[in-house]
Amino acid sequence: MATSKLLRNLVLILGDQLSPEISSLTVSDRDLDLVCMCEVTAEATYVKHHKKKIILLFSAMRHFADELRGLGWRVAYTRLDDPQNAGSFSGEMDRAIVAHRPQRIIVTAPGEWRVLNEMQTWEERLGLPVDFVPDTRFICSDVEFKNWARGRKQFRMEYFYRAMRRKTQLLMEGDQPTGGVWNLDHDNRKRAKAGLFMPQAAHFRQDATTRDVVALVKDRFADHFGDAEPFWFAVTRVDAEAAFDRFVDVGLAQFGDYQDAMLTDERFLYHSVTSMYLNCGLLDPLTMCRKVEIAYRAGRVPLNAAEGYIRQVIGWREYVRGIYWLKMPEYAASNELNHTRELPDFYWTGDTKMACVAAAVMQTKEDAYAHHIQRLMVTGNFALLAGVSPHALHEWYLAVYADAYEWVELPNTIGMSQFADGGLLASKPYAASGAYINRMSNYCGGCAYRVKARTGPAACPFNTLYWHFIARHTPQLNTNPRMAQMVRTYEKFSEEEKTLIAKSASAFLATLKPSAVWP
Ligand code: FAD
Ligand code: DLZ
Ligand code: SF4
Repeated sequence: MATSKLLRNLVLILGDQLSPEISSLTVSDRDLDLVCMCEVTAEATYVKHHKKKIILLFSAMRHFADELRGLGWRVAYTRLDDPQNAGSFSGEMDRAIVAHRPQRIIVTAPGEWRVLNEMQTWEERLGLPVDFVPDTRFICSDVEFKNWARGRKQFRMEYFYRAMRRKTQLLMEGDQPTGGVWNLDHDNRKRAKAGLFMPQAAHFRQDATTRDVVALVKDRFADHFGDAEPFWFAVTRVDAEAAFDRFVDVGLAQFGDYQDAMLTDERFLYHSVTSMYLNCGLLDPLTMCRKVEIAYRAGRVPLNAAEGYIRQVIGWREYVRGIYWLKMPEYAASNELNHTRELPDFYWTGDTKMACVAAAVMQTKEDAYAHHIQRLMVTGNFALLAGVSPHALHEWYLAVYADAYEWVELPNTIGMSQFADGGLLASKPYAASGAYINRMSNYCGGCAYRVKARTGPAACPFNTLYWHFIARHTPQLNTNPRMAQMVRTYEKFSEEEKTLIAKSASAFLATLKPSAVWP
């Protein structure tokens, strides 16, 4: 690991910082500074990440190290199976300081609070300066978000999103939105029909580097959730860009219409399947959005598709990150609805008669991917209705998806999906009965439960639990203008019906077997 040339600084690049324009590199000098990258057990196991996520990161990190060497950087790279590997970022920094004697450490601010907390001890422990450079890959800086949030009792993504449209000038005509409206979400609720042409997510062949990593991960992380193979993700910038370009060519036009749809045997529908590349730095958000705008202006995709996509990236993605850094660390412990149930075992096994949940979990196990509505309205919705601990659910989402990093996953789970922050992030709980899933998918036709039934052993559990949820949380929901109508409806049920709902819900909940970790 020792370097022969005179060394000035050590530039630490993390597994989700695989961008050649990352700020730590732009402030450094390839003739004087040494890039340091390390595969460490601590990062793969602080939650037991899906095997495919670890393979993606290790292979993409190895390719990125080569890319940097090609650009003239010196790179010290520690592989997981290096006998000297210290197993954590802190341990690897200890070794690097001894080996290279740098003057300072430079790192782009990490995406997760946990890692920043660890790194903030380094100056004192290592006895040399540690410079945190802001992560400029995001459109909204932490300071800018704090300024936007100042004085607001409730945050609403819509207003933040408009500010980001103005800032980026994406789909803008002067200071007005293209087409005259900011948000075309109401055009994005078509149910998908089987038989539509479905573009598949781009699949890539494994090269020798990926094959090595697959073998390593199968050996070292055999007890982690998820299938290592078939491994089909892009692991280089070129391939990730090809995956995105293909989405723009064949999927984007229908993205708007079918964004909320779900179909058995169609895992990806018209989604981009690119969050795992974007979040580790292989893709750049603004570049992607500009490509989408170009496709719209060239008449290749309709406005509701382009606006819908851009809203997810410069709206939701930036908004949840802003909330994360504004509210951490206390945000992680939020539990407004006092939900304490342990995670049911079928979140790991898929072994449930609920066809929608089984489909989402099995796809997650195989691909480390499920699209937004599966996460929000199937697995998230079920946990909310059943009263699962938001923290237990958060650890599940963080472990099972290839795109999961706490800054994006936690606000989506705690805030958007579980309403555990009391409505800071979202204006109402995303709670829905089986009727919603039936409208947006074709799962119910093949399900053992009856989607039209509210009570009894054959009733769709989403129905029983939905009304049970409304009954349990009447005081909180009554004060929410978007939920009060449902409370009124419940209150009009006969006493007999209310008793049946309570009994059916208790009977169903009693069948749930808890399992905090993958068995
Ligand atoms: P598309 O549907 O093609 O959307 C385009 C892009 O928009 C995505 O690639 C993503 O970068 C961005 N995006 C869309 N919705 C969101 C959102 N709500 N928050 C942030 N970015 C968004 N996304 C993650 O990237 N990592 C996570 O760990 C994560 N955890 C989630 C947990 C829950 C409970 C929920 C409800 C959502 C979560 N999301 C997460 C958001 C969303 O589900 C994924 O970004 C999306 O499914 C990724 O698939 P895609 O690339 O095909 O997205
Ligand atoms: C997720 C992850 C994994 C599994 N492994 C590594 C690793 O070995 N080395 C590394 O630098 N980064 C890894 N990561 C990504 C980090 O967890 C991520 O950079 C931090 O959580 C900060 O967001
Ligand atoms: Fe899911 Fe209920 Fe439909 Fe079954 S009937 S697929 S449990 S919504």
